[in-house]
Amino acid sequence: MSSVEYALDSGAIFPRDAQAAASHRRASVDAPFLAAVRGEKPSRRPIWMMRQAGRSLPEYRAVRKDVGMLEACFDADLVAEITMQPVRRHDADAAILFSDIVVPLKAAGVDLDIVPGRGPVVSNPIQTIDAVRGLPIVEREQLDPIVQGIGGILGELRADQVLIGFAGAPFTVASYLVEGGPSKNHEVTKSLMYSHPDIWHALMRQLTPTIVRFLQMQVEAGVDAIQLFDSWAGYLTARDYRQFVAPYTAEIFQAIKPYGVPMIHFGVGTGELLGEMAIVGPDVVGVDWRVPMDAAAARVKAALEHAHPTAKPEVKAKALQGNLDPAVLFAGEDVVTEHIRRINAEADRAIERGQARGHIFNLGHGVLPNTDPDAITRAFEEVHRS
Ligand code: 1CP
Repeated sequence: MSSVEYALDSGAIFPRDAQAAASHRRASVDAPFLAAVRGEKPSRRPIWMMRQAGRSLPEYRAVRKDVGMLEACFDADLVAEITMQPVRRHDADAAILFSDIVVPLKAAGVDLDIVPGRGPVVSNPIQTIDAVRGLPIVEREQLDPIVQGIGGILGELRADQVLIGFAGAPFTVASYLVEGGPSKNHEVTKSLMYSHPDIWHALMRQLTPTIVRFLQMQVEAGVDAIQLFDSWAGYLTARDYRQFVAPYTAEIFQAIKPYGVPMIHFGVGTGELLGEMAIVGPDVVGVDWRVPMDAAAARVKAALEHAHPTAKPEVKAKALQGNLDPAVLFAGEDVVTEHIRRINAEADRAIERGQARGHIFNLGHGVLPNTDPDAITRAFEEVHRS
């Protein structure tokens, strides 16, 4: 199925003037990250790490000492400071906006909190059609502190560094709303999806405009790229993904595409879904650590060939992002170096074969909280050397 067939009516949420918004973006961004996305040779291999901001950094723990997670997400100065901390420390090629996937819901008025050591917790889980209909859709003004935070970050980034904005994809966001908090098996979410598909599709339709607006607001404020996290999509079969998730994710990518910023799509344990996740419309596919980069590239390429048989060759390969196991950062410098070299060789092989356009180095999921920050810095240095 092609991404065009997935297209839904996004009239109400389509960018009012994507061209005008694009003209406000930084003019002179000349970044290895962007070269890798375009399929050009970057001046060095770009690297950033998911959850590079956060508890691995003593400077993060210091500024968060007396401030709640959500409070920090709505404080423009803290958003800018925490976003920049890992960029300064590790010389990252990309900053990722310090925020959370539940921030647009909180902004819209949903009663939720991010509980230390646990994650997002929702006071009234959404399990009925009335609850779905009662879910507010975010208004742009409710996101003003984040716009201001983005301005602060752009003032500090070098021209060769990019700022990545992000949102959670509808399935992953829905999982917190339906379960009421983090879940190991996502059984409440999946049973709602299977037993009440009407409620499920209504929930997806209700969440999509809020996610689109959260991303539009970030792009209009100047982020250079976006990442859509469908962290828990790996709990679904490809068949379920096509039926219950892909149409909404495709609509989100379609709504952001006119802005012309690179779009990344990532989920954990998505080896079986890489093809599906590529054809819903991103420019870059994130790969978790379970699949070698060259195998991931072959899966993505095969799915694109199937979906767009007559398209130009460059349409049929995506840039790939990934995929060091975050646990490897605990195993000592020599092991880390060995894994980085293997991953780079796999990615380069895929690029040579025309199965990937470029490689952005990342972890296969987020930095674990107890990771030694010096081990992280050494990994950045090793990737830049290779
Ligand atoms: O007290 C703390 O320090 C809170 C820990 C924390 C942090 C630092 C949470 C709670 N969120 C964040 C920031 C965050 N969340 C970022 C920022 C920037 C960076 O990457 O450096 C991003 C991109 C997110 C996105 C996010 N939040 C995702 C998708 C990415 C992923 O990790 O898969 C998900 C699933 C969440 C939910 C969430 N928020 C926080 C936690 C602990 C969780 C996961 C809980 C669970 O296991 O379900």
